[in-house]
Amino acid sequence: MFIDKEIQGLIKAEVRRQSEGLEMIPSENHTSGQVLAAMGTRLSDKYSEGYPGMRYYGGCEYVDQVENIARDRAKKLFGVTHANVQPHSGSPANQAIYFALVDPGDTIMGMSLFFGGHMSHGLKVNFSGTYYNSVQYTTDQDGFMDYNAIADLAHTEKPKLIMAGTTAYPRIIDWEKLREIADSVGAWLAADISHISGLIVAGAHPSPAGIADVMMTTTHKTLRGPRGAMLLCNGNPSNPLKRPARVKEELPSLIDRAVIPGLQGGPHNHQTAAIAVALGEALTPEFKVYGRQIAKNAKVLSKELIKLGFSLVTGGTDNHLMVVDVSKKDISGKEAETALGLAGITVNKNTVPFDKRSPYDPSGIRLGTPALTTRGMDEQDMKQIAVWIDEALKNRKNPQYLKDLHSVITKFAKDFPLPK
Ligand code: DSN
Repeated sequence: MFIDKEIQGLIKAEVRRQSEGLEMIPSENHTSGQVLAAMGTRLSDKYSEGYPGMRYYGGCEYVDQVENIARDRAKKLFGVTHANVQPHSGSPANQAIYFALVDPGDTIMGMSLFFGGHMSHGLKVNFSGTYYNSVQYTTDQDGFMDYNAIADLAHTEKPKLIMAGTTAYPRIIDWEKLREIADSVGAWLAADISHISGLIVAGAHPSPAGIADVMMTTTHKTLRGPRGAMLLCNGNPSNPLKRPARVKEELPSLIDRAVIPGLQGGPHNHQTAAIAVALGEALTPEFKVYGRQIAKNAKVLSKELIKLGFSLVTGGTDNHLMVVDVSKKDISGKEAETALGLAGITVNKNTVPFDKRSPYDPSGIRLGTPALTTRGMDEQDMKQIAVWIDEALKNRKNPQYLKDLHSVITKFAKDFPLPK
């Protein structure tokens, strides 16, 4: 019998890497044992193309129940009347939004990746910037969303859809203002809340529910579920301008049809089960405490980094992440990512607004607190971590120093085990 020692060994090594270090990539988190357990089940073996009660395969009686539970929990958590829990991840989910609501060649508008948006919000080399006429908004010089400039661009370009949402933006998003802009040009408003959905659930960021026509969230970031995504919406918007004339269907049905048969085949039932478990966890009062603590930790970390002389895009954070312009200390983003990695602090290099450096070695790094908060770290711990970040970067050319620092961090991290 084949026993895959090679892959088992690598999985063990990765678990050890996570346990002995500090995961500070803001889109990452550590799921609970019961979420992980649901992922590794026989549900992975089952085909079930279609939706509960309307499948193209037999034997779906249990996966139907699983998917219904996931959908009901999602609706309750986000206050909407319709949830689709089948998108395999965030990019396919955004693709489904475009497929449902606009036609190839139509104008779509989103935030530039280089200012904190996402590839699937209209980057030229992504499907979203290839099959649609993509126009991109940026930020002001300080890195804040500039709603007047977004409105001006919308009035000039008349997009049919505005994709609002971010992956590296540290401030609160004003959904009402974006709604006004979308309404002023008769555009659909989609909200990609992937990064902040856990904060929304916890009341630490305003929700676009009932404001945006459709919301998309991945399930594995602040929401702390498995890899996956969900599309959330209500019935049709009241503004008839926003309904494609060629389609008589209601919004939920447009979205569902875009996922399957539009884009995907069989849902990943093990993933749906794990999403259901994570949503059950997110409905508990403990999760609200967790979500708020993420933001408190980020606030303290950002303040401490500023005290240590670091320059943060927008001067701080309101959410779970911060973008630090390390070029102001004559360090490149890549150099910072490597040095911190050697010390056991995992971050990612990131562009800063109006970056003059290449995206492969940009001026900044992106840091976040969701995974550290899951492990139980608090404001005091953030103060210590800020000092370690500073020390690692000051000693970035000294591998022995970084190795010794990693040992100190490993000892500290052992007090905060990964969730059971
Ligand atoms: N790749 C994700 C992130 O790191 O923010 C976005 O999908």
